Amino acid sequence: MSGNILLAEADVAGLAERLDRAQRERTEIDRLTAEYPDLTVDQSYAIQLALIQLRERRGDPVVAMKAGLTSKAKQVAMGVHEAIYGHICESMVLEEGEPLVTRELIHPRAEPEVAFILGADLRGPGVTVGQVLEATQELAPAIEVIDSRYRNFDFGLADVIADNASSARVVLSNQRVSPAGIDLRLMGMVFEKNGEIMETGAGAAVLGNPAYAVAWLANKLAERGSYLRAGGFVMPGALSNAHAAAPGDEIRVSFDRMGTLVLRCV
Ligand code: OOG
Ligand code: MG
Repeated sequence: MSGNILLAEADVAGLAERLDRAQRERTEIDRLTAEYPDLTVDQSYAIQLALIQLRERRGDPVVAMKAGLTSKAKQVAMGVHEAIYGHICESMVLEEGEPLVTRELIHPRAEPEVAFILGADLRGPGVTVGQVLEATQELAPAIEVIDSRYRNFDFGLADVIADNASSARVVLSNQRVSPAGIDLRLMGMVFEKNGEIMETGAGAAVLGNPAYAVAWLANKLAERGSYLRAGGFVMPGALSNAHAAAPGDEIRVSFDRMGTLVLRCV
């Protein structure tokens, strides 16, 4: 099969259901490209959209968008060297202070991010860093919990896109700051687990500037007529590698000028 032959609609729906079931039943599956080696990026986004529509039909609306694999650290760790995006549904969002229930997930990992809370829509194409900063009402320290539905997080580009970019949980700090006067490239970050420093970093780790990752996402969504909505938030991608989250763990992310967010795992 040539890579640009469209996957039958039945296949798209079937693969979305396979990924959805893996998530609901917390069972790892083999990467889709083991079976469909020619799966393209476009086909994978079609599977991701079908997967999100399944969740929406169950009453779980999309509340935010994320970019992923936007830092060198993550690209090297996962062996995928391109940025991707995914959807965050309502059921994935934890309140600050709410514990992460690890048994709801397969093999969760936590990673440090800075969330952008939008006060205005961002509609590509042509969205710039300046426009992102203008549309951003507030920034917040955030932790994303990823949970690939694939065995051992073993995936290629097409696989991870179909799996909604490994999205599982996200938590934002209630401490918010305006981006005015902050050089996001230089914003220092410390990521700790159980009191041990796991990672350090700066905003520039994310595509040179996390605001650039938000612009990239807005422009990417424009290709399918979609956009980033006012009132929602955006996760621009982890500054560093992710770390396993197990019961009893305390994950802590601190950002210069923004404060600290703690996630307890049970
Ligand atoms: C894919 C999701 C990547 C990020 O922030 O880079 C991501 C994965 O690592 O499983 O969310
Ligand atoms: Mg992430």
